[in-house]
Amino acid sequence: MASIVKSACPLNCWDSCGFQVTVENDKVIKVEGDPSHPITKGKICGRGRMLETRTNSPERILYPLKKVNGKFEQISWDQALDEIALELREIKEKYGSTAVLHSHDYANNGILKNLDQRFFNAYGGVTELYGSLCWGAGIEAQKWDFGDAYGHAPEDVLNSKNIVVWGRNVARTNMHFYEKLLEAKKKGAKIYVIDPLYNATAKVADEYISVKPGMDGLLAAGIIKEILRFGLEDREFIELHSYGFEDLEDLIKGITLEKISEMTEVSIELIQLLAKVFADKPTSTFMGLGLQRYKNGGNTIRLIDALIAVSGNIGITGGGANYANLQVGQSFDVSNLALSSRKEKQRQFSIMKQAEEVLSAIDPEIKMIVVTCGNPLTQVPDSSIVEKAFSSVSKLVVIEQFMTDTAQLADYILPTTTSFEEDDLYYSSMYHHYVNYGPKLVSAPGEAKSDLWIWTQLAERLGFGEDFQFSRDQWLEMYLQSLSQKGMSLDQLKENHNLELPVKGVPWDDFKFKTPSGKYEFTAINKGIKGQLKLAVPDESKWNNPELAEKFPYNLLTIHPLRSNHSQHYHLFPKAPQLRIEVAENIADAHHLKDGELVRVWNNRGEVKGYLSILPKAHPNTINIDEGIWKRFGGSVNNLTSSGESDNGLGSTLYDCLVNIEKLN
Ligand SMILES: Nc1nc2c(c(=O)[nH]1)N[C@H]1C(S)=C(S)[C@@H](COP(=O)(O)OP(=O)(O)OC[C@H]3O[C@@H](n4cnc5c(=O)[nH]c(N)nc54)[C@H](O)[C@@H]3O)O[C@H]1N2
Ligand SMILES: Nc1nc2c(c(=O)[nH]1)N[C@H]1C(S)=C(S)[C@@H](COP(=O)(O)OP(=O)(O)OC[C@H]3O[C@@H](n4cnc5c(=O)[nH]c(N)nc54)[C@H](O)[C@@H]3O)O[C@H]1N2
Ligand code: SF4
Ligand SMILES: [Mo]
Repeated sequence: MASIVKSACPLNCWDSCGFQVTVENDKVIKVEGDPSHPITKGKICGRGRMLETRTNSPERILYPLKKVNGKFEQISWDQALDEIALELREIKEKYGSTAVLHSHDYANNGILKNLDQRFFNAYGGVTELYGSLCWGAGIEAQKWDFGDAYGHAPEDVLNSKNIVVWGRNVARTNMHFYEKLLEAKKKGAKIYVIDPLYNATAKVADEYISVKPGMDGLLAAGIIKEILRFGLEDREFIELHSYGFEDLEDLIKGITLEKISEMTEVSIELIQLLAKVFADKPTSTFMGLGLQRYKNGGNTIRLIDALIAVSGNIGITGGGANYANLQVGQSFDVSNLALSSRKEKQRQFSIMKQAEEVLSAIDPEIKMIVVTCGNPLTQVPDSSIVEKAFSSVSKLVVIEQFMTDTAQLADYILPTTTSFEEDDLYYSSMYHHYVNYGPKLVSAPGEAKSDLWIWTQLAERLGFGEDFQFSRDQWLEMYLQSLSQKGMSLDQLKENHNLELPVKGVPWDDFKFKTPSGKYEFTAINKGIKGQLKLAVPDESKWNNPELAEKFPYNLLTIHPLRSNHSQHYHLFPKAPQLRIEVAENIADAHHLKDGELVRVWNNRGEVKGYLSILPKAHPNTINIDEGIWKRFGGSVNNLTSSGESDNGLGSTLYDCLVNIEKLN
């Protein structure tokens, strides 16, 4: 008999949806939305629905595999765990524990996935990654400005007069916010979309502002310039609650509006219009992550924050500098369980530059890489170097569900469960503030085991098994400890399937910021010269590197795909995916290219081939290739991207990328 059970989406996404899953004979039959979820209200996207295919796929890795003479052979769990544990023990003795690198991302939002850190710390401390390919530059930027990165509750957008969607592909990546946008529009709010691509969200906007990629900081500076010239700034906020406004004024005086218009490729009329929009409060701003994946990404977010501050849209209902919502994750006791005190040694590599770091590491060299919740061969920039680095180490252990580009290089692959095969709690610190419960619904196929089971087994073999002697419920309760003091319990969560976390719906409404000065900081007081706002441009731009721009005249964006979460779904499509190379009309004209033609896109780092598609209304000289396609299907676009770090060192420069294009015969 089929039963319908409530569950939750584990995917790394803004929305963190509630599910209703049909289960029959220990098998997931269908994944739908849970109509009773307070935010996601029964609607989910195709990626969520496809978790049924991901769970039941015949391509799942079902047994531990070991590479022998270049071929994978099935081995027992005991053999795999014994051999990996022995290797870990020997590496620690001979070279020290930091000869092991833990390479990971956040492919699964489950809270118990964080126990990998506990394992590696109890082992003695490995080389870890810092920074984020995803949102690092912007998070750090908001920490400098506000002291933290907090967003408004989803409902609050209904109080906005104007809504500015700045570089967020809402209709594609954040579907429940898209619904809210439509609701707000119906109530009379005006929507402005600032993006180099005329995406599905731009289509519902009252005004679409097409901008040169990477130039948004300058655009914000131009809008501030006009706000100040019209005298529309919020003097009370500036005088009572901010620090460093004079520095911002000086900066803005150093450039003319005409120059800003020339560099951003946005007309003076539109800049003036936006000045009036921001002053016509309350105006809420929703920044995406695309616009900060540039060398100048931190400064870009800081200048947009500055614009929102100058116009008095901070701490007010219907306003806000919405980027992420770290309040959500801060509700849980994640760091308490990491056993950081057990680290005897530590070393950190930048997530962007992990491959270069592996290749150049000394004292100790990297002897083993363990990959969890990530597919670096496809997702980390500058793929050819990533491939070299991950092939260079003597042992590569990949914990995976599928034979990804990364798994193919492994010495050991350990098969892991999908979310429907284990109990966990799911939340996202990106948008709403509800935590969801996802119970174990079906048995794991073959010999697939949860990541946590793998850590527990390895911990026993390495002599610290007692650190892992807890049931899943006990772990979950430990993560919920602070919340239980506020009257929330695991039982309640299990019964209700989601709970609202006690976070602020309108952050900073008391104007007490978490910065060193306690004020909003236009100039970050403790950051020296780096703390000053600048009129910065991307690394790969004609303003910064004219010779490069001459050779490679087009901006390459590699945005998130519609139907796949990064590299997780493409390989399960009924029809094999193809690389689609989307170009602005002027590029197609200049190279006499037509839809469907085979083209090559290249730069000094690499090349990809794919089929042309002309993008109406895209900003001139812009190309987009959706990210996430595996090498065997013609990917990865990260052959082209750079492993540079953002200005504040914590973000990627994935979209700061110049390329050229040609037709192939
Ligand atoms: N369908 C789908 N949804 C997803 C994901 C997925 O893989 N697939 N991934 C999830 C994850 S992990 C994340 S991080 C989020 C990301 O969510 P988003 O931030 O929405 O997605 P991105 O694809 O990073 O980029 C979004 C937009 O930024 C624009 N952009 C790029 N450069 C610039 C610029 O210089 N200026 C401006 N103004 N705009 C620019 C792009 O044209 C695009 O419209 O999405 C989540 N949701
Ligand atoms: N060019 C370009 N590159 C990008 C981006 C871009 O916009 N452009 N976006 C960046 C962003 S925002 C992000 S967040 C990253 C995402 O990068 P990743 O997180 O590496 O990408 P995914 O494809 O989501 O997931 C990686 C693997 O995790 C596995 N996995 C899923 N669940 C589990 C689990 O429970 N346990 C284990 N052990 N494995 C699991 C999946 O099978 C999948 O193969 O990519 C970044 N890379
Ligand atoms: S991927 Fe995002 S939008 Fe789709 S079901 Fe999961 S949480 Fe919801
Ligand atoms: Mo991301």
